[in-house]
Amino acid sequence: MIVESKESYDNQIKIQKLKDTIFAVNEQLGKAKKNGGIASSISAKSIPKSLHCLAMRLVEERIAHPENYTEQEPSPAIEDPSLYHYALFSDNVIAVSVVVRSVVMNAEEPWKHVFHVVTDRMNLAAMKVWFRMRPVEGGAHVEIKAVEDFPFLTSSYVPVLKQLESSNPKYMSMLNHLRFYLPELYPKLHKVLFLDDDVVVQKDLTGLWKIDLDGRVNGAVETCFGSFHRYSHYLNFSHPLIRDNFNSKACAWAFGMNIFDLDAWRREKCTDTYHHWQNLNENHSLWKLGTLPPGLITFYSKTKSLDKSWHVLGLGYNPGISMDEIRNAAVIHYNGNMKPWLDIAMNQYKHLWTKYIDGDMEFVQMCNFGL
Ligand SMILES: [Mn+2]
Repeated sequence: MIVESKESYDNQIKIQKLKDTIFAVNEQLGKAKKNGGIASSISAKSIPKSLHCLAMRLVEERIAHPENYTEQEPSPAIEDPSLYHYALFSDNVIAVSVVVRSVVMNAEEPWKHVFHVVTDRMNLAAMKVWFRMRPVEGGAHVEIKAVEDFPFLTSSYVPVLKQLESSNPKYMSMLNHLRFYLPELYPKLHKVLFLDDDVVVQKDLTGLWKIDLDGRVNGAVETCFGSFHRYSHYLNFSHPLIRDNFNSKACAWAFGMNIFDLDAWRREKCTDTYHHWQNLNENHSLWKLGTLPPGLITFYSKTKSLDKSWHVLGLGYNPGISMDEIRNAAVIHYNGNMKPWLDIAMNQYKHLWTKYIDGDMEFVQMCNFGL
């Protein structure tokens, strides 16, 4: 009996030691996870040297040869509602170039496609020089503007601009919220395809303009499965204003590739809805950050679900997307931190983006885009 109880005592000591080890390893894991998260968000937010280099070279080129960069008369195509119009809001020259090239290279009739690029004041010159040096092929049209070129965007009209005056501009940007002003940015147009700058287009997209939206405003791909990506995930349902106006189980959809019916938008006064809720959220009590929550609110019951093959998401965070699904997609979206232009990009998806980089452009070669 003494021998037995001695053994059991030893076992208990071993168990206690094991428990201590597990606890210590778990602590380490927690710390490592936290550090990993911080590192990945730092690499995601910092501007890589090559992007910076490209913008600098482009501006330098403009200063060296101002005679080559005089203002040009805009083409009438810019306002022709019978053409296919894209809205692309970005401060990233190479990303915009990849989106535009990928659309044009896969378009059956590229001359019918019109790109409306809006950037910030700091990147306007670089963006303009790029498209003057590398005009798009196939007769497609590009218009480049800065946010400041739209005088209706004032802090008395736009809640986000007002909120920016009092809060941290790091977490909110006018460029991100421009998507809520499409009918006013393009008053002559009836339909616009909104594209993020972290997408690649792999097919002719003209079918999107022909889809019957049944009077809805927004055509988008839904992202919910099981209990995930429902409205409850994005909005604070413990707040009565949210609880009383929305169904927590409603399926969320994705921003990044949206076909908008601007006439329906004007008729339904969606911009007013957006203003109303963005004002209510001044203290961040209805949702925390970003444009998707106010988007889900603004286009609640005004969104038509599109076939999933139009827009495949997750290439910036999900290593397990099926390659068949990606191959079959009209648009792939690198949403997440691992953008294809960063060092932390996922190797298995990177070539789908780099294949649309304009490798013949001298500055792309000089700036080491790692092609
Ligand atoms: Mn995106």
